[in-house]
Amino acid sequence: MVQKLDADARAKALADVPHWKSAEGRDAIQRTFVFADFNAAFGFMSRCALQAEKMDHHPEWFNVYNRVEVMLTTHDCKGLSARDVALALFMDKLALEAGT
Ligand code: HBI
Repeated sequence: MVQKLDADARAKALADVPHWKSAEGRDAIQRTFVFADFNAAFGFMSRCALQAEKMDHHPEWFNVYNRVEVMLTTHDCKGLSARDVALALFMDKLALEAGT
């Protein structure tokens, strides 16, 4: 069973993903990515989706044209886990490669 991060582990983990902010009213993190166009945004989402399937860990997200708003949390433990941080790091790396 996946463990929810305790306050100390959460603070340490968030330091690794400085582009992500704590969501208001939820134990979750969020980041908005802005790409050059829809093609780049959807390519990013496709690559994330394949990784999410591999990890069996799925984002909550919303896309309009070149913008992708992402919320990461772990439903199985009702809070933030190391899986969210791992997926956030993966997304950060992809976005960097896409020039975001
Ligand atoms: N995705 N974000 C997120 N959180 C989960 O707890 C989760 C998931 N994808 C699949 C999954 N859990 C499975 O373990 C089952 O609960 C479906």
